[in-house]
Amino acid sequence: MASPQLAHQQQQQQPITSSRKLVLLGESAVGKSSLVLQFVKQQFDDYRESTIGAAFLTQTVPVQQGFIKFEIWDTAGQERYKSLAPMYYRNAHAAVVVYDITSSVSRLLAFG
Ligand SMILES: Nc1nc2c(ncn2[C@@H]2O[C@H](COP(=O)(O)OP(=O)(O)O)[C@@H](O)[C@H]2O)c(=O)[nH]1
Ligand SMILES: [Mg+2]
Repeated sequence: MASPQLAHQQQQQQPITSSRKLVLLGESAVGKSSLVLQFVKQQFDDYRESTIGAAFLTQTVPVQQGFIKFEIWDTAGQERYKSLAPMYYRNAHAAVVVYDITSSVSRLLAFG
């Protein structure tokens, strides 16, 4: 049976995982889901079905002190889902506002 001291040492060696809530915002079809897919699975699809409401994905990244688990909310962007956006960015640690550099409209709608 492990001594309390050994158990304490083992506990200390456990990597620390902290969670961070991340949200992607921006018009639809600007590439939000593609960015998330690349970050989570290192994949790219030429054809991505548009997101309904929002999609939730996670990705754990090693850092010096342990791991950071990103809890990612990939929002839909369509006008009809606008009222839902605050639900996703509330309490978020970071928001990524995405626009399509070939579409000035998507830039205007993202940053005003
Ligand atoms: N050419 C090009 N197409 C992209 C890029 N990123 C995404 N797409 C395509 O643009 C479309 C919309 O992407 P999607 O990720 O679904 O956008 P979302 O609606 O903002 O989530 C898809 O057909 C993607 O394959 C990019 O960097 N370059
Ligand atoms: Mg999407």
